[in-house]
Amino acid sequence: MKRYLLILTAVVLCLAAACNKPSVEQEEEFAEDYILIGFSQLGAESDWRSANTESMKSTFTAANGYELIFEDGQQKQSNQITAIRTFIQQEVDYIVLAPVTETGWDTVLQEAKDAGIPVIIVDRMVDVDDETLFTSWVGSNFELEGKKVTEWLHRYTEACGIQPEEINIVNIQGTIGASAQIGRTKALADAAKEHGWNLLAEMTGDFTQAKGREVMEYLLDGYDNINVVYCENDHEALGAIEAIEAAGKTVGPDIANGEIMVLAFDGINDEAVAYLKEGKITCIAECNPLHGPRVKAIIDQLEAGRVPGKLNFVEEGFSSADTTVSSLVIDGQVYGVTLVEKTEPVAEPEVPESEQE
Ligand code: GYE
Repeated sequence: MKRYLLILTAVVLCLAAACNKPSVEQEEEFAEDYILIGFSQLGAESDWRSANTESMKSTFTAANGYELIFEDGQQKQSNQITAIRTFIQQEVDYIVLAPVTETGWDTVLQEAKDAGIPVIIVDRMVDVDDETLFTSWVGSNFELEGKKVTEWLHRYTEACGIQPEEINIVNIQGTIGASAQIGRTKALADAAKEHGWNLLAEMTGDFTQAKGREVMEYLLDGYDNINVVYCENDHEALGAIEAIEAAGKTVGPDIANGEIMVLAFDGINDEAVAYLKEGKITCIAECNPLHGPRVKAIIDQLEAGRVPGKLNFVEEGFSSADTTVSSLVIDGQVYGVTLVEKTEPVAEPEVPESEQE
């Protein structure tokens, strides 16, 4: 009897499921309402990148009418190229690419174009011979970010009476060949030349804390006169600070009295923002990662049959806890300096004598 009841229940459940199941036509109709997006993200090297990924994922949700295929390239262009080829096979409606470096995309983007799939580039740029290989780009003006930092340094040192030849800078660069590295590095090299600063060395820290620390340790060994460290993202700044403090030196803006000034980009990592308030990082040029809604706006325009702008730059701020410089003038345009409220460093808790080793 028990067995009989079980079989009966199973039959009833199956019938009920069959009744609820949409027909093939219904399923197709349902799927047609969705916009299918293939997103090739370059990796997960920083908090900036995680925030960027999260912004894309929370924008292109099923509830918003999208299906998102997400592929992490793990810092390798070859992985990203494979992802794009897979998206083409999957006949996605749009390909979104956050490229690891600028060059090397011509062939695969031509394949996407031949398949009639629009490509939207986000964050870093692509350097292609034929600009029609992508539909639109949205991201930051990386060189302008760099110019804000160097203009701040110029005005600050002038205000403090520090001579250009006394300024000894090292640059911990981002991933070589990435637009963020190219623009930020160029801004520093140009400013050093223009003002007569000593640019002692440039080495990549790959946008990571571990590499930032390693590179800074190496640079401190090689140069005993470094007084400014230009770090091309938050994480490198944290790594550089670890190395400077481990070498028994002090970070801060008072370079006339032996401090080493740390300059950074992004302003996303919590610890970096706390260090900005404490003055351990002297200033940060904001780099905004929240591109999901911006990419969506481009897709909305395309869906409506309109032509989106080709290059879409995001406006960004600049912050410091130091009050010396209140605004920056770059190429005739004025940019404000956001003064962050200064906080005292959190004191290390004292270990009671009984617990000391
Ligand atoms: O500054 C860095 C990230 O391309 C703007 O990449 C981005 C950079 C960002 O890893 O933290």
